[in-house]
Order: sequence, then C-alpha cells, then structure tokens
Amino acid sequence: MSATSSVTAKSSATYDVVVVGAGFAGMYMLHRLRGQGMTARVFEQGSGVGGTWYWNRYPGARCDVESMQYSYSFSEELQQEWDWSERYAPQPEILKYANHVADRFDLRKDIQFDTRVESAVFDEVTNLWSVTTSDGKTVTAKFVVLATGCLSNARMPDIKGLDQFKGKVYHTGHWPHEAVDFTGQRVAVIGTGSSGIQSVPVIAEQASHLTVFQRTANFSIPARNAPLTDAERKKFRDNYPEIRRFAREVARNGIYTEMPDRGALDDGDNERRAKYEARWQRGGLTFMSVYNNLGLDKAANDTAADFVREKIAEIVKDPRTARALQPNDHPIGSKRICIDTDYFATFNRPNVTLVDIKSNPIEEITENAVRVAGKDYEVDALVLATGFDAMTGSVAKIDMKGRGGQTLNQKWAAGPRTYLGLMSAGFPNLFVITGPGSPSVLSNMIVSIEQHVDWIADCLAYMRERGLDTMEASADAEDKWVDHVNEVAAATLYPQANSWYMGANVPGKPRIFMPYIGGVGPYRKICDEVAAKGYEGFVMGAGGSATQGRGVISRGIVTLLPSW
Ligand code: NA7
Repeated sequence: MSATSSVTAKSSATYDVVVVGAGFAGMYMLHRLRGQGMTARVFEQGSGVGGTWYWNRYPGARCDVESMQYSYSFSEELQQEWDWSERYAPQPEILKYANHVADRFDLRKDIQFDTRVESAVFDEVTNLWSVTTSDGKTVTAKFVVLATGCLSNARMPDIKGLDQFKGKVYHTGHWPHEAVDFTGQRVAVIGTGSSGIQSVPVIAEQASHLTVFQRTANFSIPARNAPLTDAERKKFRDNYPEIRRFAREVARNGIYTEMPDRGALDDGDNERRAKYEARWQRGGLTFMSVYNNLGLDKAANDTAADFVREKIAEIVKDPRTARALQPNDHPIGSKRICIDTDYFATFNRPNVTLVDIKSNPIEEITENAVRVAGKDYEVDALVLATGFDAMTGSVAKIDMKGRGGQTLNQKWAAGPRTYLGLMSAGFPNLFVITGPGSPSVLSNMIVSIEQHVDWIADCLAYMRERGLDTMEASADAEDKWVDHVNEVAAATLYPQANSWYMGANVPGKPRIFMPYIGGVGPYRKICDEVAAKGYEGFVMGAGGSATQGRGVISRGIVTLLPSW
C-alpha cells in the first residue's frame, strides 16, 4: 500500500485509510496506521478528541471501569507516566488523558475536527471509497474504519410537549461545554440509567428541588470511589504485564479480577450473603463476578438481586420510595449494572422526590412542568438522561453504500449483521471498531478497542505484503457468526431485559442482542485463529480477482459461556 497522497488542500485527496471518529478507537487506529507508513485522515464531529468523553460532561460523569485499567496499554511509557488521581476517573480527567495522548503522539495534524462524515460510497470499479463530509468535500480512500463509538448518538425522548418547555433542556450525552449551575433551581431528571444515577446525587446538592422521573428502577452498586495513593498506582504499574495479559486473554470482560469457580447455589445462605456483602463493601462492577452463574441461572441471579434489593430497603428511609427504587422486572446485570456514589441515599434528602412513571407515564411537558397523572411538577430545568441509540445509531447516520448500491441501513434493517463485529458482507474494505457482534460494550472498552485496532492494522499489513487490495466478509461466515452470537446470548439471562443491548430503548429498533457475550478472551482467540488461517471467512482480492480464506468458522464455541 503506497502513500498515494496526503495532500490536504485538495478536495479530492486520496488516503490509504479514512477513520471516522477521534475517540479512543480513532486515535489509536491513527497511531497504528502511521506506524505502518500509511496515509490516514480522521474526521471528527466534535471540536476535540475523546469521543464519548468529549460529549458526556454531565455532573458526576465517571467511568465505571477503574482508571488504572481504563487506559491504553500500547505504550509502556504512557502507562508508567500518567497519574490517575482516583479509583474511577472523572470525565474531565479522562478527557485530559485523551488530549495528552493526542499531543504525545502528535495525532492532531491528521485529524479534521468539526467535520461530520455524511456519506461513504464504494466504487466497484476502482475499489475505492468516496467519503463526503459536512464541509462539502469528498476524499477517496482504500479503506474506511468506523471508530464511531457505541454510545455516541444521544437519543432525545419522544415526549409530548418537550419542545414547548420554556426553561433549559440538557441531555446528559450532549452536555454543554460551559459550566452549568443548578443552584437554587427546580430540576427534573428523566431517566435512571447510569447517567441519571451518576448525576442525581450531584444535581441534588445544587438544586433547590430535584424531581427524578423513573421508568425502570435499576440495580446499582456503590463505586467506593477514592483518591488513588502512590502505592496503589505503583502496584498496578509494577504488575502491568500480567494485569494487561489477564485482561486481554483470560477475563470475560477485559477487567483484571478474580475468576469465580463456583455458582451462587453452591454456597449456603450465610456464606453467600457474606460474599455479596464483601463485594458490596469493595464496590464496583466486580459485584457480578462473585459467582460464575449469575448471568446464566435465574435462581442464582435472584440471590444477588435480592441482596441488592435488601440494601436499597436498608438505605432508603421512606418505604414507598424504597419499594419504587427496587428493580423487579429484569435479572440483575441483564441491563448494564450501574455503580454510584450515594445514589439511593440521595432519596433521603428533603429536596428530592421520586416519581414513578412506569405505571403513569409522563403525559406531557408543559411550558414549566412535567405532567404525570394529572399533576404538574413545576421545574426550571430539564435533564434528559435518556440514553443512546447504542451501537448502531452513529453508523446509521452515515449514508454508507456498498456493493450494488445497497446501503448499510438497508442491510441492517432487521438488526446489525457482521462477521466478528469487524466487517459486514457486501461492504468491502469497511471495518468497524467494537461493532455489533463483538464483545464491545460488555467489556472494558479500551481492551476491546486495542484488540480491534491491532487486528485491523495487522490485516492491512498482511494485505499490503501480498498485494491484495480488497477484503470483505463472506456471506456464509457472516451468517454463521450471527447465528453463533444469537445462540450464545440466548443461553444467558441478558435477552430477558428491555435494555439498550437489545435495542429495546429505541422505538421501532429491531430487538436483537447486539454485542457478543462469549467473553473477551475467547473472542480474541477466535479472531487470532481466523487471522492465522489466512483470514478465514473473509474474501480477499487483488485487481478484481478474489480468493476466500480457508474453511469456515468453527462452531461449538457456545460452550465458552461468560461467567459474570
Ligand atoms: P440508559 O442506560 O439507556 O438509560 C436511559 C434511561 O432513560 C433509562 O432509565 C430509560 O428507561 C430512561 N428513558 C429513556 N427514554 C425514556 C422516556 N421516553 N421516558 C422516560 N424515561 C426514558 O442510558 P445512560 O446514558 O444512563 O447510560 C448508557 C450507558 O453509558 C451505561 O449503560 C454505561 O455503559 C455508560 P428504561 O430503562 O428504558 O425504561
């Protein structure tokens, strides 16, 4: 692959690769491509790097994976030198880290900010993609990599009257860059997913009154966030080789932690309770890995769910509010579990009210109030913590045309279809980072991002060495992979929840379990084996002739079930 041109002044520049998005995936992809001597252009809608962490600036926004693990591992110097201040990094610090990485690896010169990719069309004669951007220009590229993120398309709720509200309206996923001060204001938060649960305690401290509108009660575990000491940082740094290896190859979710060797019903009541209590005190996502069958066996899952429901009842003083906050319509963990700082205790404050909108949905938003069951809750500001059109939303906004003029939206009308979450048949030379069909949002995203970027970069090097210029998923391999993804999901409790994993939060979106739940370690092994077998299941070509990678993907991986 020659560096055909890296001219930026012309509107018809040709690159080896166009990367869409400058979040953690796009930045590392650019770094790897440059390292291989390829020309690349990154288009980013925001005015800065960071992706999800650029947009999600709401009060209390933090990562739910510990900072020492939610960080790049590709540079030893970077991971040794960067000082995370807290166990869970707050959003401003993650954004500072993203900017530091951009500076340190001199990434900005190949990133065009404030530019949306509007369309990408594959030319079957030249085997090039034409990529048109919001500044009206078109560039061509041999490859396109979608690094568009999984939680990047904030979803406005379809609530009657929203547009007539006279006060300020904020969406957690699209928060203003200037400081927002709710002091003395009456505030409504609509939505109690992770963003609502993180922002409610912080907003409650400022607002004169906060009303939380809850459609679905959510399970949340205390974060037990705290400043990191030098000794804690050193412990990670000294052991990074093993911690990173474990997260990549062994862990189900890309997080270094103990692997449970028994199920919840293998222990007696007292022992089980003691284990849950210990994890509750420790705090964080690893609550779900006390046992190896909480995601698989409803009776086992109920023991963990009951424990958390009891905790909520202990914390929340008003029994009616406590009951309303206890989730009872989905297994614990089947919606992404939240971690919080004082969320449930916030409902003991005199200035906080919970309104259950499950039984009585919001009727209307008026000029100054949210109306439920005929009652007006007057507010000065609305915070919509209503989530994202996850995993496919940002891809769907780009008009992608592959072979025969078929659009990706047409192909994915009944749900996303990919081979390994990396490519979709009929769309040659188009890669997706952490796409549907890969572990993605079920994992520590940075572990999954690095794996995909490395796989794609190695694949491009392989093609260059052999003079190959096209690659795409075969329809057969894709069908088998989609079946496998569904088969593995169906063996778990996950599809029982109306979650964004299922697309269930977006009216009209097909109900498909989108991420691959077979585990980060087993998934990596599959991807590596596919590459080792000459990119088995992919069709590669040079100058119009095509060859198919050997054989078809192996089946029976369903035995590699997750143990969260
Ligand atoms: P989530 O987890 O999708 O949460 C969105 C919340 O908003 C959830 O409680 C929804 O209730 C609620 N919602 C959505 N639409 C409406 C309408 N129309 N009316 C009332 N309530 C509504 O998004 P987050 O931003 O909190 O978190 C996303 C991920 O980011 C999270 O999992 C972490 O991985 C980080 P529902 O549950 O659909 O009944």
